[in-house]
Amino acid sequence: MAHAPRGRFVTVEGQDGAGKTTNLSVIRDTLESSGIHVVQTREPGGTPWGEALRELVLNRGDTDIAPTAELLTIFAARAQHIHQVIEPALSAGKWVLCDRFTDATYAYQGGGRGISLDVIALLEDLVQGELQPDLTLLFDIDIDTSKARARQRSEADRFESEQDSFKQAVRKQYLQLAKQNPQRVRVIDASRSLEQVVREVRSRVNDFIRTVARD
Ligand code: T5A
Repeated sequence: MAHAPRGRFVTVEGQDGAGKTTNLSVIRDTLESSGIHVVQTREPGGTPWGEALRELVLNRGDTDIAPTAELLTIFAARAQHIHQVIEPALSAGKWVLCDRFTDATYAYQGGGRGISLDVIALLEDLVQGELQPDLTLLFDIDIDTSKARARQRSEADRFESEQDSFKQAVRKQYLQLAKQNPQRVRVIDASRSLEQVVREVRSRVNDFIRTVARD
């Protein structure tokens, strides 16, 4: 029996409150309208074990967590996520839509916490091997708008409670990643109205579907 072609790996990135969650359903609907079977997931988390680690990483504001401990916890959750969810889905021909992946580690733990990007690259290589997203939508937004939007939702987590300098460094590192990976990363100006952002998201995803169909 012929194997299904390998699925594609789509990730969504951006600062807190940039509008990722709002647009995940738009991306999913656009893919499914083209008959693509989508597995939607998130990081940190995506597995029962990873979700337990997510809770530790996001919500222990009372503990002084060492940046390296934070980094290793995120990669531990990622290793399990790849093993249990991402690789099996891609191998079965399904597309994986993931709310954040390793670009977030470069942005938050690298840019924000100041951990060496070379150290992150070593862990990336160990945990992911060749696995990289095929398409990343990066929702870019200025810090004030991001904070205002994040305030509309639940209580701030450990990252949302950080200083503006941390948030600026996260944004800068994300934009740097986009510059270094122009084939994969599409930057979306998320400060515009939701209607405009949604229109661009649909168009970017449809472009990608057409590119894959041509391969
Ligand atoms: N993290 C994660 C790391 O440090 N390292 C890592 O390696 C990884 C994987 C995860 C946290 O973990 C950190 C980074 C994060 O801080 P998360 O669940 O991804 O947390 O958290 P958030 O980014 O905070 O995700 P949210 O779902 O909370 O924010 P979103 O998805 O960016 O924003 P969203 O869609 O909820 O929108 C926020 C508000 O704005 C409105 C929405 O209606 C909502 O009220 N909105 C708009 N309003 C006007 N115009 C628009 N264009 C709008 N778009 C959205």
